[in-house]
Parts: sequence; structure tokens; C-alpha cells
Amino acid sequence: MSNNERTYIMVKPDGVQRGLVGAIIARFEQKGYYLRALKLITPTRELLEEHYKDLNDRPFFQALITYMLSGPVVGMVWEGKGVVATGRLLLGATNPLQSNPGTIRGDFCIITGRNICHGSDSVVNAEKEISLWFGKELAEWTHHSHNWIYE
Ligand code: IDP
Ligand code: MG
Repeated sequence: MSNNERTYIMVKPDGVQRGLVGAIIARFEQKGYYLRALKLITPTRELLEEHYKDLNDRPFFQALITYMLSGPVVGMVWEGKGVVATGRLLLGATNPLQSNPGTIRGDFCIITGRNICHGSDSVVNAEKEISLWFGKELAEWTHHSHNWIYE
């Protein structure tokens, strides 16, 4: 498993409005993952429909797009060993009532339709989402704690 795996994490409009951007960033920083990109974005409908295209036949799809258009989002790229799967564990289950306490959704929200954050579900989808939201704008830098986080 590569130390350079990357995932796309996004604070949804409710997370931004509720002032949870810092708390969500902190979970990934404290774990030891490296921030490679970060921006506040007012997404277009086209961008959101592409991002969520695998869900476009689901009954909640239009409500999901309306929710995601309701305010700015914060997109981020985080990097590190196992970050796609572990990022999903840090977020917690899609339905916050089933998310464990200690996870982001478990601690900060209640319903699936207002679950404050997104995380890529596979390495392949992570790469697609990173290029969709950021193109090639990733920062390359060496974390000063690298040798304290990895052996
Ligand atoms: P994920 O965000 O945990 O990967 P997905 O199944 O990919 O979950 O669904 C994407 C997003 O769509 C969810 O995070 C949630 O905001 C919304 N969503 C999923 N299922 C439902 C539902 O049954 N009702 C309302 N919104 C839903
Ligand atoms: Mg998903």
C-alpha cells in the first residue's frame, strides 16, 4: 500500500455553514495525513452532476444536488497510507445515526441528507474526483514529521 495514496475530501455546504471546516481538517491533520490541496468552491450544477453521476437514478438525486448547491463547499486532497479507506472511517457511515461516536458524522450530524462531508470510496474514484475538482493544482511538499509518522 502506497504512502502516496490520495483522496478527495469535501466539506459540504452544511459543514461550512455550521463552522465545522476546522474540526474536519483537524481529524485528517491529527491522523498524520498530508494536505495537498484546499479550496472554497461554489460549485456549478454541472460539476456536481458529474461528481455524483453514479447516483443519478436514485430518488434522492435532485435533493442531493439542491443541497450541494446551497452554499460553498471546501474541497481538499489528503495523502497518505490507506487514506481512501481510512478517510471513510474518519468520516463515519453515510447515515450519521449509524456512524460511530468519534467519527466526523458520528459527532457532528444526524441525517443522511445533511451529513456534512464527502470522501472518495475507492482509489480510482479518488483520482477521478481530484482531477474533476482540482485538475493538477496539487502542492508537493515534505511534511516535517514524515519520519515520525512513517518508519
Ligand atoms: P457517501 O457520501 O457516504 O459515499 P453515497 O451513497 O455515495 O454516500 O451518497 C452520496 C451522498 O448522497 C450521501 O453522502 C448523502 O449526502 C446523499 N444520500 C445518500 N443516500 C441518501 C438518502 O437515502 N437520502 C438522502 N440523501 C442521501
Ligand atoms: Mg459516495
